Amino acid sequence: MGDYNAFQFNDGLVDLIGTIKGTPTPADQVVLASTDLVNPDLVNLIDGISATQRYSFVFDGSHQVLDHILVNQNANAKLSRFSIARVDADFPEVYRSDANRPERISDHDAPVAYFLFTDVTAPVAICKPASVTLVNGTATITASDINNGSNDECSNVTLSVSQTSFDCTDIGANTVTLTVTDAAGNTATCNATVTVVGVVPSCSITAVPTNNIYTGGVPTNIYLGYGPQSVTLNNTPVGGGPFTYSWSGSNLSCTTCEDPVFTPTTQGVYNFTVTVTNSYGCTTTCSITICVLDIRVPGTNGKKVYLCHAPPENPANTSTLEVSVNAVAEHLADHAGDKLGQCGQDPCAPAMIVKNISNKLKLVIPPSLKVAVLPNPSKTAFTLTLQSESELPVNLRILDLNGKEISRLGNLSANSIIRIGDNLRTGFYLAEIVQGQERKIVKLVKIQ
Ligand SMILES: [Ca+2]
Ligand SMILES: [Ca+2]
Ligand SMILES: [Ca+2]
Repeated sequence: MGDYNAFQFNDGLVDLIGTIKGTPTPADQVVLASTDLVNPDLVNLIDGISATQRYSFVFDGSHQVLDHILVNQNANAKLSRFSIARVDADFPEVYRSDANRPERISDHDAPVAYFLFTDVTAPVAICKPASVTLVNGTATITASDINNGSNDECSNVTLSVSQTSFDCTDIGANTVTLTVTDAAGNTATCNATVTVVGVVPSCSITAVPTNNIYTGGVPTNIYLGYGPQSVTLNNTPVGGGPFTYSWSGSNLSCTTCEDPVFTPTTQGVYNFTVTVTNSYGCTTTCSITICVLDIRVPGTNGKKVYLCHAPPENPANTSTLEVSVNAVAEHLADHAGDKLGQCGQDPCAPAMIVKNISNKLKLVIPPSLKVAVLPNPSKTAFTLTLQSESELPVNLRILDLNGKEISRLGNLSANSIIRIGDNLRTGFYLAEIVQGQERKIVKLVKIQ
């Protein structure tokens, strides 16, 4: 670039611009010749504009170019505009000494070239890990939490992140992507591990009758008129305490306590569900069903209750008795087959087993304990086949028809085959099989 004081073509004496461009005029056409000194050749930007605009100097009324900008091919590729600034050559010489006129500060016009450089280089994305703790069940991050100095060589960068909000389902390590964008729209990404700190609680509920009077029923059964008349729903929460509780269901002593007491007044099937929330705001739910049977004999002012009596000598021949409350304990103790309530009247179907698969999904499994006995009657032993969807252990008792315990086996596998009764004498026996809240009675007949 500059005031070369030379034309863009050979003047016959010397081809100055041609030599600088790398295209010197052949030696037989010029007095002072040069070899080709420049490769690759340069471009004179004056050659790219219209002929009428190719002047930067006026000599005695003759327009000519003495000022040039020469560029290589790379710069020429970035050229956006070339022009001659018309501030001098066209104005009278008298302006040069006029302090009030900006024109004619020189007798040459200045060539001006504009080059446009575009950023095509991606920025550099640099991530760092982050850790957040759940509060009220949620936690958030911003892009800057996982940015570790991402940058671009040309411009500032903007940051975005693939996930900003986390909840109880995100506890543990999460891979999050940081996207870095420069001013020209070039992007780069990196991955960061965001550790979400929290615990999803679990819970379980057991029914604890408020006294130990024997009813022959399971803890989730209440017999209005005899035995415990209320039951504590003993909730056991685990994980991330302290906890808060929200119970649904009727006739509870409290709905925001851990272990409410249920006191029914009428017969029915009562479902209770507790939502347990821990200190991270994560929740779980547990449920229990309590079955209430009204066995009071009407008109006896609570003094008599129904009892289904199974005679020891013929347990299949049951009959409903109206028994004084005072005599119930003796009946139940002496006759293994006796049950509270009228014959054929059970508190309700055995309780459903609710398995907590996760805090969002519950699987309800119907009662499932199945017991098969072969052979029966038997001359030797009895083979009991136990099948259950539940994994709870099974307890087994063998009773004689007077309810006297002859033997017991505890903690049997839920799905197993058991041989019993080798040593039993000839006669009738009862096998009581209990798993969780399920109870089965099977009559065994030993023959000679
Ligand atoms: Ca050349
Ligand atoms: Ca860039
Ligand atoms: Ca408890």
